[in-house]
Order: sequence, then structure tokens, then C-alpha cells
Amino acid sequence: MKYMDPFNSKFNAADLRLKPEGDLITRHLSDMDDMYHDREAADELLEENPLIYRYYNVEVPEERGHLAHCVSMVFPGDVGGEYFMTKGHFHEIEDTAEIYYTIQGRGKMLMQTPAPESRVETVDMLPGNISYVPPLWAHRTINTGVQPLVFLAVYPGEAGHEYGIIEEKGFKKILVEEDGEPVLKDNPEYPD
Ligand code: PAN
Ligand code: ZN
Repeated sequence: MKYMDPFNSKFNAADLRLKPEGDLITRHLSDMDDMYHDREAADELLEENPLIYRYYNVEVPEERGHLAHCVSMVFPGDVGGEYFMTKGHFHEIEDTAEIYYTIQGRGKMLMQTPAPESRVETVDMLPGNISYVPPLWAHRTINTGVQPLVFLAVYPGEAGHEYGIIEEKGFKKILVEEDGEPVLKDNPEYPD
């Protein structure tokens, strides 16, 4: 392994930007509209095509020994009652874990084990919470609040991201707002 020089990144809470910016990824509704279960509501909101989330990947080599890290922010909003959320993924190298540290906002992380068990758990994401994603669990971040949900994530450099399974099947549960509260419900489209 080669030496790499130590460095800082700085997150500015006032403008929600990271410096140096690294690799900035933005996800608008059009990047994930078929992940929401209310097709009509998604189509209506597509005219506006809101920014759902963005994340800054600090540039470190994607290899074993390094710790990839990134600051993400999921904006507040919903599609037919289903909160704005990340796409969600498994790690390509399945036995790699991850730590999320919530900086600001309010939300939940939805996690699920691989089929056929497909066991679902959620943990609260509140400022100061350190959330552990154990190896094997798919994870999606959901903003249930009115401010951007901002968090730092740290994971092994070699982990990689597998989006296909979630794109195809979704999660077994969805998080929707009912009477102003988040309620976890069965995903009606989840295959048996
Ligand atoms: C996070 C996520 C980030 C964006 O850094 O990659 O929040 O979510 P999606 O990758 O699901 O679009 C992470 O879990 N990295 O492994
Ligand atoms: Zn991850």
C-alpha cells in the first residue's frame, strides 16, 4: 500500500456544502421516481422534479485499508405521503459494515437483510446518533422532518454499492406520513 497524505474536509452547516467538494452526486426525483409507490403523485411531482438528496464523497482510494466517507443530505418532502429518501443499497462486498453519524435533521434508517429472510429494522437518525449498519444489511435513509437530514457515513474502501436488487424489488416496508407521524407499512409491491 502507498502512503497517502493526511487531510481534512470541512462541512459547512450554513450552506450544507463540503470542502473540498470531492465527488458530488445529486439525485432528483427523475433518478428514482419508480421507487415511490404512488405513481400518480410521482408523475405530478415530476413536473417540478425536486432534488431529493445529494452527497459528497471524499476522494479516497476505493480499496481495502482505506475508509471511504461521505456527507449526505436528504431534503424534506414526500411523494404521495412517502417521505423523501435515498435509493438504498447493499454493499457489493456483503460483509462490510458502515457507521452513520447524524449531524442535523430528523429521520430513520431502514435496513433489511437479504432474501429469503428479508428481515426489516429501523433506527432513528437524530443529531448525535451514531447508527451502526452491520454487515449484510441493505440500508436506506429517510427524512421524516422539516429540515434537511444531514449525516456522515464511514465504510470500508472496498465495499462498493449494489443498487440493482433494491431498484428491482424495493424494500419490504415503506415509511409514510399519517396524521403527521411516520408509519411503517408493508410495501404493496414487494414480491412474495
Ligand atoms: C452512503 C450513501 C449515500 C447515498 O454514503 O451512499 O447516503 O445513498 P445511496 O447510495 O443509497 O444513493 C452509504 O451508505 N454508503 O455506503
Ligand atoms: Zn452503504
